Amino acid sequence: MNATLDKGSARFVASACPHDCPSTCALEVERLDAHTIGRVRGAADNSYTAGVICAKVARYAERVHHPGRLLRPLQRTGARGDGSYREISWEAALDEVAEAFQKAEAAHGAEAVWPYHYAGTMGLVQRKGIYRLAHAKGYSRFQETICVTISQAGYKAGCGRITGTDPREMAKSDLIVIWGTNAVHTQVNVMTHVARARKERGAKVVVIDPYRNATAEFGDTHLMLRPGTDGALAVGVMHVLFAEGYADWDYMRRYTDCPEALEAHLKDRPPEWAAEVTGLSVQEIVDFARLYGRTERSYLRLGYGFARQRNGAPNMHAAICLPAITGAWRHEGGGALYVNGDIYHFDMSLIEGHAMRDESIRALDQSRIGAVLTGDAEALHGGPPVTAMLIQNTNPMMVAPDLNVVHRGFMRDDLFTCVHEQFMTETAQVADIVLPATTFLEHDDIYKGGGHQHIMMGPKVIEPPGEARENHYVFRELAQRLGVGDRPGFAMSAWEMADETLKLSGYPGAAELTEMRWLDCQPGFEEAHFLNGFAHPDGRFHFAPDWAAIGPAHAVMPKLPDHLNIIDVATAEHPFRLVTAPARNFLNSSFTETPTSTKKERRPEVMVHPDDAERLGIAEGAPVSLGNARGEVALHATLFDGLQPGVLIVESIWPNSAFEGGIGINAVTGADAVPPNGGAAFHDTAVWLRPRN
Ligand SMILES: Nc1nc2c(c(=O)[nH]1)N[C@H]1C(S)=C(S)[C@@H](COP(=O)(O)OP(=O)(O)OC[C@H]3O[C@@H](n4cnc5c(=O)[nH]c(N)nc54)[C@H](O)[C@@H]3O)O[C@H]1N2
Ligand SMILES: Nc1nc2c(c(=O)[nH]1)N[C@H]1C(S)=C(S)[C@@H](COP(=O)(O)OP(=O)(O)OC[C@H]3O[C@@H](n4cnc5c(=O)[nH]c(N)nc54)[C@H](O)[C@@H]3O)O[C@H]1N2
Ligand code: SF4
Ligand SMILES: [Mo]
Repeated sequence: MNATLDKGSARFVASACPHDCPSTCALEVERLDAHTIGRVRGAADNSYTAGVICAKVARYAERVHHPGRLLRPLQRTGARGDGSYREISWEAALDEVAEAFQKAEAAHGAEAVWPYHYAGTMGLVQRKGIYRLAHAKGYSRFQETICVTISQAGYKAGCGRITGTDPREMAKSDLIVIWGTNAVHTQVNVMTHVARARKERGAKVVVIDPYRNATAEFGDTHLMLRPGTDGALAVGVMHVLFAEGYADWDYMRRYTDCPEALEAHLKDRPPEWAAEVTGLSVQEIVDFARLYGRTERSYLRLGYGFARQRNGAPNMHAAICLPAITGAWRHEGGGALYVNGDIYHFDMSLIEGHAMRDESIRALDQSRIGAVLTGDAEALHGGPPVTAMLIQNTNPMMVAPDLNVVHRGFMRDDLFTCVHEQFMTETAQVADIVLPATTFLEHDDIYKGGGHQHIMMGPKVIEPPGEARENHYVFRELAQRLGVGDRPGFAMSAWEMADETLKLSGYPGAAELTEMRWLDCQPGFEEAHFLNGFAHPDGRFHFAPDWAAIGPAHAVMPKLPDHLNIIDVATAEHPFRLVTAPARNFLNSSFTETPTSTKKERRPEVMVHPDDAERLGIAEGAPVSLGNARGEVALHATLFDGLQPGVLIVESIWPNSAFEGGIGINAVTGADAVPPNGGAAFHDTAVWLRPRN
């Protein structure tokens, strides 16, 4: 069923954007006929979406009706990667996959099979159901680390829970700090609410980012710090807050763990020290601290981006200490938001098959896929090699760190891979079996907002093209063939799964939610502002986190907020610090297939400060390469003074094939697990840069 919204003569159907984006927009999709969509727009009456969506989804017809959509199952016929495939039936393809999985299991045990997936769709049924298949069979488990692990660790260390101030409250803020998220590119709806605050209250907007990105262009003040130094900035600001009387001792005594120890710790970390580390001026730090200190309604909008550093967790923790010092949490429009993950109470046991989960089975680290596939004993937890994979909703041949190693792994002769995809991605191009997948418009699912507070149904709007089938179908069919089809969930439809899960979770069922279009799950003011206490057993915000409770690699973590110098520092050999920030017209690896997006992004380019360019003899548009011990990438330079000398920015993620050397930007990023509990430091890479002839 659909909720149809009659707008003039066109028939618009309510849906939700499935992409890996905190905005999770409430959509209205124009259905031209049973197979075709027209316009896509944001729901004007959703209080967060407020009628705004990004340009790439507004032109979704270009993606869903793309001539490159996969329409039939394919079987590899030539050498791996040479592009020769033949069409086969779904029956035959699924038989091949099941047989390969059984063979892998017979040779090395069930852990030799590694289902690999991520958030290409954020729908709970289609995204997470792969766990059910994995648990039913006892396959290697999957540790999701590529995106939110580092930032969550830092936020949770302080607040104990991943929730924050209602983003719509920004309209009541007098100061909004956009910290390490390029929201204009990555979650455009943040800007709707920021713009409202500016227009209605004259709110000041401060952007903290290593480069003058589109969000910084919008802000009043840009703190253009060195990558990986946010902890130092926050600590310098805290020093001023305490020294100049902006610290709210009543609030801290009631709501925090050790304000006296923090004050003592900050004594020898003045703004001069922070300036040295961050490359900002003392005046910039002091001015920001005073502005923050004197503004009651100050809102920190914290991104993921600044935590994609080896010290990202303590940096996030240091940032989230600020409102706990001034007590900004007490005020409407005050406090902070990173994401709202913990406001929901979804019962995922049916979808993910929790009853079948065996914690003794190894969980392989998503970000360490290169090490896993090349037989690194530690990455394999000392267990058997991975010899078979089912890959859905992700494109690791492009997006995984330490990409040369990943490529080597995928090219192994003894590795069987099945890739279920909407397009012939670079990962699909090395698969043994390729299965055609539906888009969100062609299947049913439930969605929940990260940067806001709504849950939504995204019911099927049109028929799938060709023989494209949903993820849920693949789990069901493989479960049948692998002898576990009788386990809970495998006989249900995606709609039934969604309905049952919603009801188990205490939410309205699928039909009701479709009719409602969305459910606003915003907690009350007191709870959202932690006025009932923070989510640790002692009810307090922790300036001194219990890092051991968060992850095993806690020994290096600072006791109190600090600059933890474990980043990939610039050296004589690798004098530049590279950030691989997201491009506006791509969404991770998605939309790199749509001509409008690639045309707008032009080509892979590295932003270089004019002083560095002059020293190295690099002219505007010149071919250059950058590299380190992990790899070398060929691209073109563009001169830009909106970053500190010694910093490079490559907006990402382009396909490998867009680079002249045939390997993309992740050839230089590292896959070492970030403390305390893993994650990939995509924006923390020291490289050399030189002209190419
Ligand atoms: N257009 C577009 N939208 C996207 C995506 C995309 O690729 N393109 N990706 C989606 C996904 S999966 C996610 S997780 C979100 C991520 O959304 P964001 O929270 O915005 O995180 P990032 O995209 O990693 O990086 C954003 C910013 O972090 C900055 N940054 C890097 N290092 C530092 C640092 O040390 N300190 C500070 N202060 N800033 C730093 C970068 O310069 C960049 O401007 O966006 C989603 N939306
Ligand atoms: N250099 C650099 N690398 C990065 C990052 C960075 O900032 N810089 N960001 C990292 C981050 S935060 C993330 S989250 C990752 C994300 O990287 P990816 O996981 O590759 O990201 P997506 O583009 O969201 O989704 C991948 C694929 O899912 C497919 N897909 C979508 N819906 C469905 C479906 O219903 N079924 C099936 N079977 N397939 C579907 C799409 O066609 C797409 O090819 O990249 C990481 N890599
Ligand atoms: S802003 Fe994000 S959630 Fe909204 S339509 Fe674009 S990709 Fe989807
Ligand atoms: Mo992400």
